[in-house]
Amino acid sequence: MAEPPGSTLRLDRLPPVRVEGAALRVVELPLRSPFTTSFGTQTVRRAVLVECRGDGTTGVGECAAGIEPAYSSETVGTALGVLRDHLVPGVVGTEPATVADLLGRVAWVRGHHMARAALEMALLDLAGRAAGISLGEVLGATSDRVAAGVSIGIQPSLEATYSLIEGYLAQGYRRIKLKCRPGYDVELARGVRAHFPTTPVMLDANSAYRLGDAATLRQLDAFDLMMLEQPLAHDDLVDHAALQRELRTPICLDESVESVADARAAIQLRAGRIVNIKAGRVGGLIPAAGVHDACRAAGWPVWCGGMLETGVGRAANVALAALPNFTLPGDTSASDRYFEADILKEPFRLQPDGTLLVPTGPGLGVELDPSRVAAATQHHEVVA
Ligand code: OSB
Ligand code: MG
Repeated sequence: MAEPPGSTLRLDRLPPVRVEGAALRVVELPLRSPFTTSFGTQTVRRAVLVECRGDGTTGVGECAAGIEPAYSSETVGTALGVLRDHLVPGVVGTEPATVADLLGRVAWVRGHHMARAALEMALLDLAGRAAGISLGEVLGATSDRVAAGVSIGIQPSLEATYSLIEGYLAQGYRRIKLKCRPGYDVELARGVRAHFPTTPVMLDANSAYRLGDAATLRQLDAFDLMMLEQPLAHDDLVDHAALQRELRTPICLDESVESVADARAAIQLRAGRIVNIKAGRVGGLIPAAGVHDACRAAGWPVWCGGMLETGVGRAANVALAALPNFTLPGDTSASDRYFEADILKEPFRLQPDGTLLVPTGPGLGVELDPSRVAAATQHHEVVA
């Protein structure tokens, strides 16, 4: 039998860096339209940005955490506190060190994956900029563009959903994800299939069901959905495995996979067939690559999820999505799907072939627009 494919990471290409100082910023951008899921409605994207200064440049990382502890236990507030009190002080110093060494100094911090991932992103950006190497090269990207899907929130009516889908398909998006919840599921799938017989469509329940709902969920098998994302509890694998045995539709895990260990357990239990990888949820781009590798070895396809990121987090997502086992279109949509104006000089644009281009410049490969950042800033503090 062939060797399972190993890690794509090339961290050895990054030079040691000195983190001379760091700051934390909270930015807020209004969403172009409210985003409703089974756990609530978001009207803004508020995000912590970590800024690490050194070697004549600055690295920036975006924290995936939202305002409320609904999708995950982390929030903008918890991330700010843990970064300020525990994570950032661990990496600031006078001696140059590799990114792996710097992260090793804060490996004792348990949990707080989104906070840790934001710091990791800033360090990878800093070291990539210092070395003139793109994040994609460091992660082991094998594509120069990634297929873009779009995630559509729960709408006031099915008609509103159909017209949004039409608009996104006309723009070129390659896959439609629809948020669902009990009572807004089977009729949604039936109606969308009737209007769009061959469009790649999937549903995302954000943990709104219980195993006792299996009979309802089994009705979804009639509509040729690409997958059903996270139907059951955020911390469950065993019931997902039982549900997958009842469903023909593949289950995709999101909330339930918070680490490489979780991914391995999910694979062993057959708790689904696909994983949505979000670097924030699993503690960083490096563990995200590890989840990718575990799924690749098991024959599970993966795709890159999103947390309504600004262009900073989007750049990291797009680089990650360029790894070889990201074979399904991700929630990597263009900046204008979310915001009137992103905080970048150049927003991410949907290409005519329904992809986003993987940045090739050093580090994240994107430049912040200082005036847009200033206008979006609610809070800024120097930590070291
Ligand atoms: O479950 O994938 C999810 C946004 C916030 C929290 C959870 C989720 C989402 C999305 C949006 O689906 C994906 C995107 O960034 O476009
Ligand atoms: Mg999801």
